[in-house]
Formats: sequence, structure tokens, C-alpha cells
Amino acid sequence: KGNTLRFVSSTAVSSMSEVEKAAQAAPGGDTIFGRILRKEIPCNFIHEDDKCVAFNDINPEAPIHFLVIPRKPIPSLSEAGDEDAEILGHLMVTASKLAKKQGLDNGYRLVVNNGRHGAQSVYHLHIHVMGGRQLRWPPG
Ligand code: TR5
Repeated sequence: KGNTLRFVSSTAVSSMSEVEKAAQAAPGGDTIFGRILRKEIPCNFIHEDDKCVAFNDINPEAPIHFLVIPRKPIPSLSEAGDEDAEILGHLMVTASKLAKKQGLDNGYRLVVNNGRHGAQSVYHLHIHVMGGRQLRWPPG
């Protein structure tokens, strides 16, 4: 019975919009990205080093859409402090190098959703890197 309930609830979660997921997401505690980092969930990393890993977004919004996340479990950008400046810089430089490696020569976009109004749904800091088509502006 427990399994059935879990199945129903994960089905419900997968059909929710990103904004609905963000409204339900609970800041604090461990996240799905923590499980990916610990290799409890299989995931093909497109990059990994001592400070961060990168992998393709499971629900891509563009032909190329990957996430760069720190190994350190910083829940959100607003909870990053001065001590995290080097990690944050490393995430951006890594995003730029990976975008180049993936051939995004015509441009791309980095996004950091922060908190409920920013539609953040996973409370482990991550940079979205999206490209491979003309992106619109402004976002909704
Ligand atoms: O809304 P925010 O900025 O928090 O973005 C979270 C992103 O994580 C979304 O774009 C999701 O599609 C993505 N996501 C969620 C899961 C997941 C993932 N990307 C790769 N692999 C994933 N797994 C295995 N599980 C998820 N729940």
C-alpha cells in the first residue's frame, strides 16, 4: 500500500508545472540532487570535479539544457555567503566551458531560480544552462 501511495504521489508530482512544484518544494534538508551527487541515483555526469558536477536536465526546456551544481549543499543563492564566492565563480566558469564544449557558439542562457517567486523547485543551488535555439526574453 505504501508503494502504491508513493507511486500515485510521484505521478502527481511529474504532471505539475514547474511553478506548482516550486510552490510545494520545501527549503531545507536533503534533495534529489544530494542523492545524485552521492550516486544513489544513476546519472550521467557531463562534467565532474572536486567542487561541482554537471548533468542534463531531466525535463529540458531547450535542445541543450544542463545543470551545474556545487558539491557543497548550498540550498539557494540567497543562502550563499562570502565564503562561497569561489564556488559560485567556479560554477559560472564551468558553465561557460561546458557551453563551449557543447557547441553553443551562437549564445546561451544561464538561469538561477531563487526561492518561491523565482520558481525554485530543488533546494540545492544549481545553474541552468540552456541553448540550441533562439530564446525569448523576458521570461514569464
Ligand atoms: O526549478 P529549479 O530551478 O529548482 O530547477 C530544478 C530542475 O531540476 C528542473 O529543471 C527539473 O527538470 C530538474 N530535475 C529534477 C529532477 C531531475 C532534474 N534534472 C535531472 N535529473 C533529475 N532527477 C533524477 N530527478 C528529479 N526530480
